[in-house]
Amino acid sequence: MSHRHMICPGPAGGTRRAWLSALLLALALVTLAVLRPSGAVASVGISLGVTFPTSVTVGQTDVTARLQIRNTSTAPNQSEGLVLNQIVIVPSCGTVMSGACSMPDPGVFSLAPTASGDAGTACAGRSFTVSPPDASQRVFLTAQGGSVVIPPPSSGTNTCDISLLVSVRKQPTIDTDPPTAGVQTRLFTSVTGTSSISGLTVTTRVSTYTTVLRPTRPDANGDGSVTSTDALCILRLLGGFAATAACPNPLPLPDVNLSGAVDSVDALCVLRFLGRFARVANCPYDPPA
Ligand SMILES: [Ca+2]
Ligand SMILES: [Ca+2]
Repeated sequence: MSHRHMICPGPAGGTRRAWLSALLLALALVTLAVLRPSGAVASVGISLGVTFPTSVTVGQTDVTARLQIRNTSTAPNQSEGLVLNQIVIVPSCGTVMSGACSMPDPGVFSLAPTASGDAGTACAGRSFTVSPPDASQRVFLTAQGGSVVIPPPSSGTNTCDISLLVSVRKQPTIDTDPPTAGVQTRLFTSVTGTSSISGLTVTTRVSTYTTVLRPTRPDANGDGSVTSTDALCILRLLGGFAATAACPNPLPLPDVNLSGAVDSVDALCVLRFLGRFARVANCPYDPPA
């Protein structure tokens, strides 16, 4: 599986460095903000890379998104740890403006409630609570058991990598990349850190583009095959019956015809795919040839 990988540095410094930052901003669709007391000469930096598949399919569950957050501080701040004080994700964003997601596209992705720090990084063994989306569709990751401090570059472990699990619920309403074939959305991520000694705060943001494909088969329970169990699972869901091993709740793809609602047509659609009916209205699947 291929991935798009973006590393976006966010240092603070003099005029030349600011120009370089502006260039990187244009290249990598990144904005950064550096807040510092006037007159301070400092180079506190943070960078963010986000790895996520360039293409996913509606109904996929537990797709890994990986955030790679680095303390990139340089002299005279090269020995300072960076306290991670905010990690924000808008899981599916249609438009980014002025460094924020100005038009979220809710419901495309859902995130598992807990994310975990990756082995071999400063966040190894750490867990992060993933909040439900707020009114602006922002999801906040909060470290359990106290703040994370990313050690300085000189320590050799100046990276905090965090993995979170993403489920693909529906196709985007907004195609965020019209020139590219298919329908794209973007994972919009923002991280903020404060240097442990000088107290300077840095922020960097990344947009990661992903094509969201329609499913090719009505595999409602996501077990990899289409059988009458998929129809049964939809009927169980509609009847309010308890989940079973074969019919988990939530079902990965209950709305198999992507109409926007789960109803009995979805169960009929599965049976159409299995060749039990000559035709079902509003069902995009024919039996495999
Ligand atoms: Ca497109
Ligand atoms: Ca199935």
